[in-house]
Amino acid sequence: MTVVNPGGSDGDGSGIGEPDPDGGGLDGVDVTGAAASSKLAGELAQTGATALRQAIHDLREAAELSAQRLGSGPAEDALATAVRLEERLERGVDHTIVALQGGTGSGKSSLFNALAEMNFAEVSVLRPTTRQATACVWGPGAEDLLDWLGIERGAWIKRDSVLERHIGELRGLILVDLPDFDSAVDDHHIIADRILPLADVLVWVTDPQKYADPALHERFVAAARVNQDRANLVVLNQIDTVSPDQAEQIEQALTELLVADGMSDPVVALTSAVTLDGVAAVRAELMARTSRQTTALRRVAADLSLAAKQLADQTESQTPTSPDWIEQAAVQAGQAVIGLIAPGPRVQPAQALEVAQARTVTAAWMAQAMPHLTSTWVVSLAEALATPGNLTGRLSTALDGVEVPPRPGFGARLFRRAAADRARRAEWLARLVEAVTPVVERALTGPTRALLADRERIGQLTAGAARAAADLGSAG
Ligand SMILES: Nc1nc2c(ncn2[C@@H]2O[C@H](COP(=O)(O)OP(=O)(O)OP(=O)(O)O)[C@@H](O)[C@H]2O)c(=O)[nH]1
Ligand SMILES: [Mg+2]
Repeated sequence: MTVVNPGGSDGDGSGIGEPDPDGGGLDGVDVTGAAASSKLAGELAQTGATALRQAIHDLREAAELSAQRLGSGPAEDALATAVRLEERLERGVDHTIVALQGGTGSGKSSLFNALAEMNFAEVSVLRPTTRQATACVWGPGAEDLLDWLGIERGAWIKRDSVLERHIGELRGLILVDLPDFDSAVDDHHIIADRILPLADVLVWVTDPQKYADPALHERFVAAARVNQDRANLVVLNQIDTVSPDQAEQIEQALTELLVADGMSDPVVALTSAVTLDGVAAVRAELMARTSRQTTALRRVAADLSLAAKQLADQTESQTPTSPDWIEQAAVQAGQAVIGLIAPGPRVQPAQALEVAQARTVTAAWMAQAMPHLTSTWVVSLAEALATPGNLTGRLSTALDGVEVPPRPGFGARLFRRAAADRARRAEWLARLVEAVTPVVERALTGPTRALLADRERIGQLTAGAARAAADLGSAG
C-alpha cells in the first residue's frame, strides 16, 4: 500500500501552471474585492446556466422533431445528451467533477490519495484493484451529484472542515477515482464508461511502462475529438521509477503521441504518488479549474454544441428551402387530377380516380420535391403524403357534391350555343378546381409544407443551441 505523506514536500516537476490569480482562494488580500468578484462569477454562472437550459430545451425539441420525422436513429444520441445535460444543470454547477481514469496499476488510486492527502481509495499490488467508483468531495452540498454519478454512500468521503488544508481553493471539487478501463474485468470499464461522460474534467493517468498503450490512445483520440478542453490533462505517474533523463524522454514521446491523437496543445504532468513529486502542481491545476465556477458550464456547453452540430448534420436540416416550387407543384397536381377525372373536351360527370392514376400523381409530386430534399428527408416525405388509395377516396368524397352545369337551351343560335358551351365547360372546370384543390392541399401540399417547416425548425433549434453553447464556451 502506498504511504501518503500529508505533510510531505510537494516537489513540482510537472510544468502545469499555477491557479488563476483570481481563482477564488482564501489568500486574497482584498477580501471585499474577492467577495464581489466571486458574487459576480456566481451571477454569471447563474445567467449562463439559464441560457444553457433554454439551449438544451431547444436541442431536445429538435431531437424529438427529428425522431418523429426521421426515426430515432440520429435523434437518439442528441436526446440522451440533452437529458444528461439537463440532469447535470438541475444539480447546480457549483461543483466540478474531476475523474481519474487510466489502465490498471497506473496509480489512479494512489494519486487520488496523494491529491486528497488521505488514505481513502484502496491501493494494492494486485491487479486490478479498484472495483467501484470512489470520491472525495470538498465542501458541502454534493449529495445529489454523487447520487447521479451512482457513487454509493460508503464510497465517498467529504472534506468540509474549515481546518482542512486547501479547503478554500478546493471547495466544490468532486474528485473521482475510477476502476481501470483495460483489465479483463468487464464491469470495470462499464463503470468507467458510465461515469466518464458525466465528468467535467478528465485526468488521464498513465505510467512509464504503459504510456504508449493503444487502449489509452484509442480512448484519447475519441475524447479529444469530442472535447479538447476536457481531455487536456494527462498525468505521467510513477516517475520515481525512472531516471530524470528517461522521464524527460518519455514525457516528450507521450506528448508527441498525444498530438498524433489529435490534441493541439497537450498538458503532460509528471508525478510520483510515492515521493509526491508533481502532485502539488496537479492539485493546483484542479484548484484553478474548480475555482473558475464555469468549468462545469463550459463542459455542458461543449457537449451541447457538439450534440447540436451532429444532429444538424445527421438530419441535414440546414438545406435552404425555397417554397415556390410547392405552389407550382400544387397547380400541376390539380391539373393532372382534373385531366384524369375529366378527360377530353366534353362536359360530363367526373370519372373516379383510379388508385394507379393516384399513384402517378403522388409519384410526380415526389419527383418535383426531390431536388429540394436531401435523401434522409425523401423517405419521410413519401410517408407523410396521402397514400394513392387515400387520395382516391378523398377525391371521390369531394366530387360527390359537384354537379355538372346544365346544358344551354336548344333555342339559341349556333354562335350563341358555341359560346354557351365554352362557358359551360369553363364553369365545369372551375367547379372541379374548387373540389380538387382542397384535396391536393390536404393530401400533398399540406404534409409537404409541414415537413419542410419541421426541417427548418430543427435547423433553427440546433443552430440556436450551438450558438448559445458557443457564446457560453467563449465567455467562460
Ligand atoms: N513507485 C511508484 N509506485 C506507485 C506509484 N503510484 C502507484 N504505485 C504503485 O502501483 C501499484 C498500483 O497503484 P494503484 O494506485 O492501485 O493503481 P490503480 O491505477 O488505482 O489501479 P487499479 O485500481 O487496478 O485500476 C501499487 O502497488 C502502488 O503502490 C508511483 O508514483 N510510484
Ligand atoms: Mg485503483
